[in-house]
Amino acid sequence: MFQLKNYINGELCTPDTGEYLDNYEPSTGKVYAQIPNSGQTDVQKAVAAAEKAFPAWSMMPVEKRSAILGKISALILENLDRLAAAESKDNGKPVWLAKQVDIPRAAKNFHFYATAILHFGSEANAMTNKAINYTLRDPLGVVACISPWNLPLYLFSWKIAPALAAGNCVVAKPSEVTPMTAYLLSELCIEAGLPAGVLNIVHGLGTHAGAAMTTHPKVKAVSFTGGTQTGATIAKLAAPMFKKLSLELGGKNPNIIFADCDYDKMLSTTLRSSFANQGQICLCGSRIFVERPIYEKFKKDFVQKAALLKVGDPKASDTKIGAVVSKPHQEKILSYIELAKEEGGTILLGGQQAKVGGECTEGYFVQPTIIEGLAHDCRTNQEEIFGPVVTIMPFDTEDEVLEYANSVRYGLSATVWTTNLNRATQFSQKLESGIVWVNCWLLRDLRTPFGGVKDSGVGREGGFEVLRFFTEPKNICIEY
Ligand code: TXE
Repeated sequence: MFQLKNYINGELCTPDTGEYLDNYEPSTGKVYAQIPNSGQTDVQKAVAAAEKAFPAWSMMPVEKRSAILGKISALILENLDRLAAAESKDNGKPVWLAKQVDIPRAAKNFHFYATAILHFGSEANAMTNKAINYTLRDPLGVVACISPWNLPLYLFSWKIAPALAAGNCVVAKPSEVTPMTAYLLSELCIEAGLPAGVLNIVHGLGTHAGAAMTTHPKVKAVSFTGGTQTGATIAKLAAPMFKKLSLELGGKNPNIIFADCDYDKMLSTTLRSSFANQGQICLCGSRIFVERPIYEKFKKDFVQKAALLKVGDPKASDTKIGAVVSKPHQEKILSYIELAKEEGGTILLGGQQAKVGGECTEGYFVQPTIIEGLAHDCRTNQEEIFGPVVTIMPFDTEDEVLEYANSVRYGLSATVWTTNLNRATQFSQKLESGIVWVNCWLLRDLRTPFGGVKDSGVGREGGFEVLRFFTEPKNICIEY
């Protein structure tokens, strides 16, 4: 059985614990690799290596740092097919999706921050005829990056690339559920000539390796994406140690459809925003509110189109919905469908485990599921399901749907469909959400701030925001 290795101090190595965890292929339900179940000493070694590497990395001319990150980006693209196949096998998503979205975006993350750092400046504030203030932005030192399983290499690199670009050394942990592409990245980093210790990837459980990273006294900042509960645990441990925290957590995003929308564009996009990546994107719009005059038409068309989405082997090019990430996650999704029924919901489509034959017989598949007839404040509409499950609800007025949209504890993203410009601007302002998409979904410009409000997190990633997060401002005031 193939065993993954940790990447510490520039070398691939076995865990000190000598322990391994099984790594499952979600589409077959079979164990296909083992990953290090790293512990405290592995993390200590990684942090020590990062500390040792920090002076040289942070003092390296920024053009040189940029060139190394650019090389990693190029190597990711050179290995597109191999990485996409690995991502699909590890996560259950269709290969074509990993090839079109996940892996190119991982390359883009490195490319974007390799170039962004060349343009990253800091402020100067003159006090007329008295003094000049200038603000330095120094890297923090050793930082931890912890990422989830839904977009494995995409989100892992989204944190690591800016942290490294800003001159920090990184100790990182991918999700233990989807570790493979992070492992392959460590090979590419060696090939790219990344100096030893600058990036260290330690595999293992959140409660062991993850907790050891977030509580290590030398780790100055933690950038985390994952569940809200985990975010709260990390905040509780890290805050008293005065670490900087960036938490990108769950969502329960509203998709608000007004009758005056561009209907065809709305329908095809809503299909994606509901079911892309098996609904396992923190930005998916899982609560769909439709203005009453078009509710019945939308319901008919949406169900009809969703019924055509083929659930199948992630390797097949016509598969639209692959496997969900794990058996426990499949069970969680199915339990929420049962809850929806108990709460009085009507299943318009799906509602069950999907049966896919051949070598996928034991895989973790869920049918795309559409539910109606639920109140906006029931548990199904309040809690994050994170699967191919959406609810649809009619509304009559803007005020009413605004209240529904804002009624959840989350506030990551929202989608609004309307051709009325005044409504689009005013309504978007009132939504309690870090990101609002009007007449589109998941249209990403990497320069923009990314993150949520309320229980969806703290801080912003993206653009220069994240370079500010990964640096410490120091103001110097000179009187003359
Ligand atoms: O995430 P966890 P899980 C949501 C989604 C999902 C739920 C739980 O609703 O059903 O979260 O998913 C590491 N200290 N999202 O359990 O546990 C862990 O090893 C340090 C939303 O898979 O939060 C992994 O690397 N680290 C989401 C990472 O945290 C810890 C994406 C995320 O795992 C840790 C994924 C600890 N104590 C799930 N405990 C999004 N917003 O994109 C765990 N980890």
